[in-house]
Amino acid sequence: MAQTGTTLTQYLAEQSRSRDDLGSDFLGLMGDVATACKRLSDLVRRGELAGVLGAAGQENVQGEEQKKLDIIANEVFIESMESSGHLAGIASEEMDEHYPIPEQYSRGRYLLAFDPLDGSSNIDVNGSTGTIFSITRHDSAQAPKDSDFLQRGRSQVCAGYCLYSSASMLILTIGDGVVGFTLESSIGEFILSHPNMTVPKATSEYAINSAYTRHWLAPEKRYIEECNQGDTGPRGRNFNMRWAGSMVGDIHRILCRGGVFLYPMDAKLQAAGKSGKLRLMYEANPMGWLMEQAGGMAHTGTESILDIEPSDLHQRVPVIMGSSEEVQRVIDYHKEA
Ligand code: AHM
Ligand code: MG
Repeated sequence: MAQTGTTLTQYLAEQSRSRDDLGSDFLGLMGDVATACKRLSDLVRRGELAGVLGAAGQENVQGEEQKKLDIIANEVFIESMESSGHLAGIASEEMDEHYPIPEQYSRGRYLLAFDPLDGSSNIDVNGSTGTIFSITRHDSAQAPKDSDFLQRGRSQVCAGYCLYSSASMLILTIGDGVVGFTLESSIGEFILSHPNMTVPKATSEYAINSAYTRHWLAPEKRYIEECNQGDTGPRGRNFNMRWAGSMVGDIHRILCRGGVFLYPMDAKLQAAGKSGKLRLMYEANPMGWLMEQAGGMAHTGTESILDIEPSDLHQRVPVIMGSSEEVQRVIDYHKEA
């Protein structure tokens, strides 16, 4: 196991020595990801003083109101990554189609899909936010098409997020467990602080937006009702609830101490013709791989998230992930329903 105190650069260089599939271009790419996260962390930390709070006065392709920082975060990432020659294309929650690497720069063999600022409703109240990213390969010298991004979650090369909270942390997996780095701002380096993040099988903590109780479908309704009955109900123990309003914040807590996160399909989403709320390519897939690598599970209720064959860059999916005993229980309730 890597030693706490090593830098992100040292950790990745060490991994790359024993992995033929992770060469210098991958190390360069991850250096760019880290730079973008540090730039964003600085902006988030300065908040109103950096003039980044508030609404942008426009909507993204998915009809969601954009915050100023959604747009800035998207630009910061593109600026930090487009010219280094590691990427062939970038897909983002904030862009309808993917962004091709401009002609004047050389084109690399990786694709980046990302949510520039997840939980952006938290920005103006100084709550936790984050950037979620998913890296896949592009084994062609040709410019990628949108369809080249549509790879199953199991094809990811690297997945992770940067959490902007009381400390900024970069959490990632390259398929060898989950590691966490804390930004040491005095030297501008991500330092390994959480060398082996694991999710316990059992938990007594769930995360769901309970304002949607009336819209829930039978399996989730049954699951949450049983949790809420506590030690007088069928579960025989008391449960606790947390909801950060930012998937990054909720998933980070689960990677630290266990829990189950649910943003399931519900009647309101169905009526709106939506297949879920959270997006597969840059939310559910990267978080799902982190969960599995940490020993947890990631599911829709009917299929494993990482096995979904994607059909659209902005595809939405139901999400149930975290401690395996609880995720399995919700899956069982789906089977019984
Ligand atoms: P965003 O990427 O536009 O910020 O939306 C995703 C967020 C998640 O971070 C969070 O879990 C969820 O939306 C909260 O949704 P709701 O406001 O319906 O509870
Ligand atoms: Mg998001």
